Amino acid sequence: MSAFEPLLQSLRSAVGAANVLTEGNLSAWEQDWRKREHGKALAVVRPASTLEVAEVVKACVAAGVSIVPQGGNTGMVVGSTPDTSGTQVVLSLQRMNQVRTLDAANLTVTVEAGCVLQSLQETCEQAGFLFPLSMASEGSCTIGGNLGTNAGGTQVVRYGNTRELCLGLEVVNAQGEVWNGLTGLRKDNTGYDLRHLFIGSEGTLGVITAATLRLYPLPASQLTAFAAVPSLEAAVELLGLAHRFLSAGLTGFEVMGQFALGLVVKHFPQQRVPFQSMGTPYCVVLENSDHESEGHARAQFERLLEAALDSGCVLDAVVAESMAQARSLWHIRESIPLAQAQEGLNIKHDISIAVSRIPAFVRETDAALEQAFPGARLVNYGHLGDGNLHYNVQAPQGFDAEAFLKNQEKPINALVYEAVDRFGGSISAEHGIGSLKREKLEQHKSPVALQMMRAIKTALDPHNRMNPGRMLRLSAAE
Ligand code: FAD
Ligand code: 2HG
Ligand code: ZN
Repeated sequence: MSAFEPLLQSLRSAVGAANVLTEGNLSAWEQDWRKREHGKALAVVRPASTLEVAEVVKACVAAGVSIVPQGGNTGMVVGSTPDTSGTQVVLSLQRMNQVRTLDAANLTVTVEAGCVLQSLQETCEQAGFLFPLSMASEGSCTIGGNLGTNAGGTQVVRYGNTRELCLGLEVVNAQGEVWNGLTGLRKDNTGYDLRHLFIGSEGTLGVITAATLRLYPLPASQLTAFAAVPSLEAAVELLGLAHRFLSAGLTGFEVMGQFALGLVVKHFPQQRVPFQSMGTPYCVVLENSDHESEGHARAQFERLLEAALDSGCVLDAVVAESMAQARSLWHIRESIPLAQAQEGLNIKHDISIAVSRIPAFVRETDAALEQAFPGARLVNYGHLGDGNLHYNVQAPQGFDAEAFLKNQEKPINALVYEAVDRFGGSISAEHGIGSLKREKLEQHKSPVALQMMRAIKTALDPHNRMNPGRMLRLSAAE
């Protein structure tokens, strides 16, 4: 009998034998989305309620076994999969997927952590409300994962990150106790705001089991435009005009480099990407959400685009004529990470820099990369409205991507992150740290900040059972 058999028995009695997976192909839980690492779980445990989560945590802690909380396993930084030891329990929240209540007057919805983002969006829309968090992974990522990573996405320019959308949490802490903080209050100054500790903690402090989230009225109309711009400077100028002309109506502003769009054309040839023959270095997709009418939204967009064409920051633009056309324009943008994955393993930099400094950062860093790594292909795109770029690097054409990654990832990261520091930016804007960027966190965060983070971690999880080895190194030996 394995030393873990008593724990497995406790887990089976907590959640039912069918929900403790130890055999067969567990790759869906053991391998990360980017296929960077394939771990080995002691078991994948699938509780159906907060009390079951609490029992699982208590049993694991008593047995000295660590827990890896997992939602949709779409994370980008290898944070939701087990290590290769075969001794960690993956705690999957997928069965906890219910919308508990929707409070129309309070403009809030309370939902379980395993609810898939798209399914929450649809439930809210059917009730006449907008839950604005949106990203290409929304068909599989979960609210718990969104909160665990403080995910961003494509509507942050108007509605903020997941943190801004969350009013309350329910959490099972590292002792297996339930903290019910599902207040739905917009004002509550009763001491430290624990909610903000758990948001963005990547499963290292406890398990989020439910959340109370903000809702917004559905806009009367949402219009999407796709514009060709002559430079990143021009894209930033267009952003300024969009803020001025659309004000709070500006709900999306994404930039896409020509090579990134070329990957979509190559891997998804059925998609029609506007302005490909123009050869402009960048395109922008922008969205205007209007609470009056489609006519009003269109008139605003026309005024904006007229000003932008006059100033030369836009060379050409199309405005979607229908919802279907709008969706297909957004689909182009959302297909870039998938096209990049089809092209092969790649090096990702999810960085943020003040919008005003982005053109200079890209100009200097593009040149430095081209000089140091000739032929490396830059897949530059992202949430320009938030100052967040996915400044990714693909192996030179014809190179073995795995070998390129092995030999060049470190020096490429060093070059890019040195520039990010110089420009006062962040090495992780929205994806988090996971295990991929743990060393980088140490190099780019101040010793004082790291010491306070470690103090929080050891106070809340003194035995380091919650997602150990992710985000934060507790000692030099770890
Ligand atoms: P997982 O990958 O399962 O987990 C992510 C982290 O959260 C892990 O550390 C895990 O331990 C922790 N966690 C999960 N559930 C819980 C819980 N209940 N309690 C505590 N901790 C938990 N991200 C963006 O920010 N913006 C984007 O635009 C975006 N686009 C994407 C597009 C694609 C195609 C893909 C594949 C990913 C994209 N992502 C994006 C990354 C990813 O989808 C987000 O990070 C998402 O929030 C992860 O949710 P998940 O449920 O898959 O979490
Ligand atoms: C996006 O914005 C995601 O599409 C994924 O954050 C970014 O793949 C990436 O680098
Ligand atoms: Zn992104």
